[in-house]
Amino acid sequence: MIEIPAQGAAHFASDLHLSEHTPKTLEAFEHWIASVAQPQSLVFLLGDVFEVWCGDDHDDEVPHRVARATRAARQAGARVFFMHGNRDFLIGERFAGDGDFELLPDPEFVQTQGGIVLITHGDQLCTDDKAYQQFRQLSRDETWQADFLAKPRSQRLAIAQGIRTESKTHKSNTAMAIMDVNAQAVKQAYAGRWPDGYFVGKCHTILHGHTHRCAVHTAESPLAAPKAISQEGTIRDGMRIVLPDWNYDTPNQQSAKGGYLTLKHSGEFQLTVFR
Ligand code: LP5
Ligand code: MN
Repeated sequence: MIEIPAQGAAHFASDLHLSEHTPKTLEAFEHWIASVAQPQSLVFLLGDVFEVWCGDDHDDEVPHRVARATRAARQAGARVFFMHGNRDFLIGERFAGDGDFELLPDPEFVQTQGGIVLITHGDQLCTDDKAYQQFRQLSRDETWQADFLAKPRSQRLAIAQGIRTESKTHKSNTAMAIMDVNAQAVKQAYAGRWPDGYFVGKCHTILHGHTHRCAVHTAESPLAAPKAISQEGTIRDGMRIVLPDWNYDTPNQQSAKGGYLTLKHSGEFQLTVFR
């Protein structure tokens, strides 16, 4: 359980999908993290910061710049946390050392005066997406990962490309509702029961990314349509906040270019959406 300092705040972002093809999004990220990094700040990156991650033995500009930005945030006095997403679950201790950030398990819990917030990338709550859950189980297997990481980097990049192509096909053939969180899985998560069957601990509020359906859902309107607008309030029982994805390079009118959640020790939050 991570506690937000009384005088500080936690800032959460996810789903930046950074790659060599997203220079503007990378720049926006660098500005954003520098703007929130200060003593008593906690910065949480909740997965899919990178478009794809094939092992820490990279020599690419984008990860170097991200590591420089997180390291600078640390030097400014913030603590930086990283949770794996479904694209960058192979980030390991070596890159964490480069960026001077702490790797988190999924889920993790954040304590505020307004209650306990469960933070997760979000993919595990999408239990209706059976094909994805099967892929997830396989790709999180230690032996599979060791085999993959033992291959030459060029071969790993080609495999990842193949999986991305499969994923795009899968997504275009699958209903949005199936790729969203499952209502029952969310209900059980509040009660402490995680989709893998383990008891992880109860929570009042859930915060996640992954679905790109930015919204503040409440117990009264758990299935409200996604609303990518800035909002503020105080967290409460049965609230589920969904972070926006970031895209400054090929933005479209309908969705936000990015955004983040700020959460204070008191439980007050501000969801800021960039247009
Ligand atoms: O990411 P996104 O938004 O497109 O879709 C996700 C789900 N897809 C994925 C896959 C990722 O996009 C790519 C991951 C690359 C990892 C690189 C390292 C690889 C290591 C491998 C072993 C250690 O997460 C998608 C969901 C969607 O979110 C919404 O929730 O629906 O799930 C799928 O697409 C499920 C598919 O069935 C996955 C297909 C995998 C196919 C694997 C065999 C292909 C091998 C080809 C080899 C050349
Ligand atoms: Mn994701």
